[in-house]
Amino acid sequence: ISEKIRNKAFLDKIVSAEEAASWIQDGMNLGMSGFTLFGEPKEFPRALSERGKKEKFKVNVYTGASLGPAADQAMAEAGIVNLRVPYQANPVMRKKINDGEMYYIDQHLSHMAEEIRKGTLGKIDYAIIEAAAITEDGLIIPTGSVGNSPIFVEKAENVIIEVNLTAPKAYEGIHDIYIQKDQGERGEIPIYNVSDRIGEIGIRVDPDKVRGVILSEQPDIPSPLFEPNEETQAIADHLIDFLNKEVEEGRLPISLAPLQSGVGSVANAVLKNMKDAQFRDVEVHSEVLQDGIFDLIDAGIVKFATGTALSLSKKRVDSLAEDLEKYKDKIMFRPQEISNNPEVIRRLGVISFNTALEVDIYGNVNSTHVSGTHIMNGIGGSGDFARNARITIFVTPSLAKGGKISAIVPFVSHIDHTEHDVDVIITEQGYADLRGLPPVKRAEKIIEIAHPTYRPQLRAYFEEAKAKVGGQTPHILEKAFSFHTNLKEKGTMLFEEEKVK
Ligand code: 0RQ
Repeated sequence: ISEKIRNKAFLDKIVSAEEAASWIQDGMNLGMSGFTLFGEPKEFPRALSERGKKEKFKVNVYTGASLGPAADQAMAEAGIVNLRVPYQANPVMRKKINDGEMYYIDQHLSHMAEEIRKGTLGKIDYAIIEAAAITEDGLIIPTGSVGNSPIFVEKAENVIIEVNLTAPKAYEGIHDIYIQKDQGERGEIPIYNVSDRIGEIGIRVDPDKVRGVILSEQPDIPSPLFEPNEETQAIADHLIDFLNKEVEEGRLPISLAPLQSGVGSVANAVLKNMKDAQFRDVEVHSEVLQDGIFDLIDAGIVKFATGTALSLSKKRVDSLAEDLEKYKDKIMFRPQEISNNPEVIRRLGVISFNTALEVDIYGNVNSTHVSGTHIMNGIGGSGDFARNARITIFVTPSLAKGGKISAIVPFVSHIDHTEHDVDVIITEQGYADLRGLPPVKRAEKIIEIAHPTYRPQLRAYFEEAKAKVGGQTPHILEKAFSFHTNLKEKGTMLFEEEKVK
């Protein structure tokens, strides 16, 4: 313990998770570490959820991004969450939100720290932060994510530190903690190259604010490993083809431009594919670093990678300690306000690719709401990157739910990324490069990458809209959601043939 907590003032504050949980009162705002299941406190939310089964209270839970089963799920099951911000991805919590049993604000991840700074989400009563260590001079060394922890610690009235005794020692030194000043006193964020280090290795905390230190031995939580299938492989192939063309035509060098990749099955397939591609000395400026990035470092393709969090499968979680040791000069984690900052993304000229639920014929993208009403996960960092990237790519299989849903529709039922933000859309059918094209020409390209079963009805809609309504972006408003209403009424977006004609 004395190796992990190297400052005596903190050693004297060790309490049980139950005791720390007992300090929380109804209506409080909690700022928790944690992002894509990495770096979240584990003992504290467990103890708080246990307490919630016996006592009636509700709290507002603010984080970096999604927490795992022991946190988001346990708290949702215990019914102790009033409001959750800015991202979640847990099926139990998702259901509670969609059933109206708790509130959720789906917020751009780079905006959260500024909202805390401005006070629009209220004051932070407690920050609860997982730590790999507390240094001699009282710095909190985060674990596998930074997220919003620095701003939570800065603004919180009280801080609880959950020191994870199993956290690898090599976490110390891979974080770059930089906190922006208030608006008006703020200069540029001095990141000019992906690997520039601009901050400290840990989070500075006023020891007087630290009310308790909890000890934990809970390992990091693995994410599912997505093995490529035929569909994700085809999407990955098209993405590589697109990037190859950019290199051939002289718009990108062989080292490309700093890459941001989304999370999930397609992103993983793309990363796998890059191993055999021609690119070299690639840098990654992303939000989440998943397994594939480490494989690309091993293959000598990626030379440096930054993000705000890890998201690893079981295999990589098991070898985390050696991996961190091995890659410590090649990876760095920053607060999400910095990793996802529009200024930095624009300056570095990031190529971003993220996943859509549905896209429309003009290039608007819905990443969050099923049929326009029910939240899936949230916008996460996709908007931070999409609006500001040098090339903004969205990927999606052309069909969902066994073909009952077309991912390409006349008009998306919810817009996360507008047509103005989207450069390239990729399905397993091919890629649509929308750059330099007006809406009506974009529609031609996008319909081509829809699944063949849905192309006729998309084309019929587009032709009718052009002929009967026209305009810059032709739509027949009363039919714009006809795919969605057909799905609701008949269980499929596919019309009968007469209707298409
Ligand atoms: O549901 O598993 O029940 O069948 O949505 O879809 O195809 O497995 O794809 O896991 O990559 O998730 C957009 C949700 C995609 C995710 C989304 C159903 C489909 C399936 C999942 P089932 P897939 P993925 C951070 C970047 C927003 C945040 C973001 C996401 C389930 O990528 O949350 O981009 N993104 N963060 O069947 C109804 C449709 C559907 C549909 C798919 N049109 N209607 N259901 N599904 N399309 C990284 C950064 O670094 C910024």
